[in-house]
Amino acid sequence: MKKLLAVALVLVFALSILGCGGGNKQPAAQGEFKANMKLTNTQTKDHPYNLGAQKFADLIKERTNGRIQITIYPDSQLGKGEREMLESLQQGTIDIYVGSTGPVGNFSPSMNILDIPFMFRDGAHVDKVLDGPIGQALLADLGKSNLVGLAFWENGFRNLTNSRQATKTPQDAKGLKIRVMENKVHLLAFKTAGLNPTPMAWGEVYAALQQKVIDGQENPIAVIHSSKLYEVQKYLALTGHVYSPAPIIVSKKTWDKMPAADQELFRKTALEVAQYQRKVNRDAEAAKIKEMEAKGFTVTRDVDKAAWQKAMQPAFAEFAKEFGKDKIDAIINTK
Ligand code: EAX
Repeated sequence: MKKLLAVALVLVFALSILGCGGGNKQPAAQGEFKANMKLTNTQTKDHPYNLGAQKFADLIKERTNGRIQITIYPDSQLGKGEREMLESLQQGTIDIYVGSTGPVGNFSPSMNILDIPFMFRDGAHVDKVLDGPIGQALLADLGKSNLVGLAFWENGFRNLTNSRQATKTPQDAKGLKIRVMENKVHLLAFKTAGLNPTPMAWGEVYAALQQKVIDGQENPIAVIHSSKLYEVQKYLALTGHVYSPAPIIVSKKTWDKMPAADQELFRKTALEVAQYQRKVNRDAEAAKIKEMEAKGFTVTRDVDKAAWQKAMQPAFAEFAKEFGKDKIDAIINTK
């Protein structure tokens, strides 16, 4: 009897150490919480994602007196594409993601509304929508998928590149086999415009272009530049056909371990860095276009955007059914 009691006591003591009591892991008290977190994305160290990520990591380290350290894994080191990285976030094997909304819709369908073509006029319009109630509601929705959206950083307005010919109009691009993100809105929009889109993880795109498995792809200037796509593509058309936000998202498994004050600090710092990161991205675009032109790109600046918009318009009926015309108009009409 005494022996049994002793064993039971040891067991209770061990369980309290391991914190397995009933699975309800209480977040550690603020002073005690220490963590080494992994932040990942698909882009190179010098891409605005990682300029923002480094600033975020430095500020969090400083503001927690080194209790929370964030290591950045750029260049698809922790997953060949963004969808895979988001799955790892849900499993808790990665703590923080910075990346486009492209594949996020596979986890949180409401987010796909932001990827509808030709909804945003310019950066100021983007900021109003994303930093306003519409954007905040979409970030909050991520909670249903074990993801915690902190803020919207920026990928940018997407542009079409290819190896065959200049694409001023959708007619010029008819039948082009292009890579798109794993996103059904993009797939439908380009199919409707007469192109031949195929979804692919970012980590596979450069090789597929080089081997001419695909003719082209579409991305913001910073991605095209940091991935040196002028080495495997000839034409860049400044279509600006879709604005691509880049939310910074934390794994719910990580989040639930953090004390409330650290959670608040993460939100505040992510919002602060958003302004810096968007500005860095926008200010560098014109120079990057010039640099890539000098390195061989034929750049089409006078793209017939109205023709592209018209060519994608038939897909809007489908988008209105999926997201509600009122919600789409609310974004388009935001002043
Ligand atoms: O987020 O996959 C894409 O085309 C994205 O724009 C890229 O990974 C950056």
